[in-house]
Amino acid sequence: MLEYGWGGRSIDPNSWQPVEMTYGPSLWGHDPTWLPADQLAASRAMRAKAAADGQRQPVQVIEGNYQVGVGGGLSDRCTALLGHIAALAGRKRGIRKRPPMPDLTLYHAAPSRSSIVHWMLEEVGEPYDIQLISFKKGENLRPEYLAVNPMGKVPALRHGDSVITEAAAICTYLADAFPQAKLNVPVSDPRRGIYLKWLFFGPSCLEPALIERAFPRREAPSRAALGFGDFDTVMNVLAKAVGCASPHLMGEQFTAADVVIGSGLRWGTMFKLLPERPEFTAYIAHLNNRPALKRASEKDKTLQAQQEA
Ligand SMILES: N[C@@H](CCC(=O)N[C@@H](CS)C(=O)NCC(=O)O)C(=O)O
Repeated sequence: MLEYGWGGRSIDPNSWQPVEMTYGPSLWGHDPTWLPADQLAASRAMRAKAAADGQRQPVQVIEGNYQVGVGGGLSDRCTALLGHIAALAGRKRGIRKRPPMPDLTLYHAAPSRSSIVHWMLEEVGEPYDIQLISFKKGENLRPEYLAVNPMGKVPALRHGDSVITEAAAICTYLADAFPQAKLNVPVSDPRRGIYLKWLFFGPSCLEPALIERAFPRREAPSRAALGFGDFDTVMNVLAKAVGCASPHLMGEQFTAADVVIGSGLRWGTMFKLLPERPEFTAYIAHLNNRPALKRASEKDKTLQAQQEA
């Protein structure tokens, strides 16, 4: 919570972890003499208003949440303890903690498979950060990134304390974690099975079929051994599905499945790995009109330059 202090340490009421605060109007702190006069006045006015509203320090309830005004100079242990006390106090008073603020970071190489998640995040519409990973500089294989994804691959998504990897899994997760974006088919919906089928079809059939086409093997494994069967079957199944899409895989509703399958088809077209079929062309043209995809693609151009700088 950056807005409650002039600097120093406080408790983030979402995670109950000590946070370093940047400058902002203080509700509960002392008035350090080094503050400029206008900031000092703003600080006092805020505290006066908070007191008039009946708020008490050190443990306060602000908009249904808790805030500890601990000022600067406290140790991690001390501030963590205060946070714990604040949580207990809130619970005792029957006040539930607000759901955590979205805290999303995409580990991204632009453009790459992480662009699938970049598009998805634009569709979700929650704030997110991007941490660029340069393959050229070998950043994906550095220990700090391997601690995030031991596969040394992007995408990875950090949401609060959780790290999720695998593009399609991340899209599925985001769609479920932010249902207000209406990009998922909920568990209770009978269409959920078909929706999951397409989400899994992306990484288990479409992508391996395209890679096989891009890098043909001297001796191809048998159709039975390959999870995707064979290239032509995958293309036929997909052409039929997107040909019937009205206009999306799940009908009217655009879902995470369109992000996953659409990304694969777009990628296959870009590298001329897909057969030219009117069904693919029409479906991709429809997706290309999505503002979120346009935004993600535009941003990727800038990010690509930054990541290699
Ligand atoms: N199965 C993973 C594949 C991720 C993947 O292969 N990402 C590539 C970028 S397109 C990567 O990180 N390559 C770097 C490397 O393997 O060294 C997923 O679907 O997320």
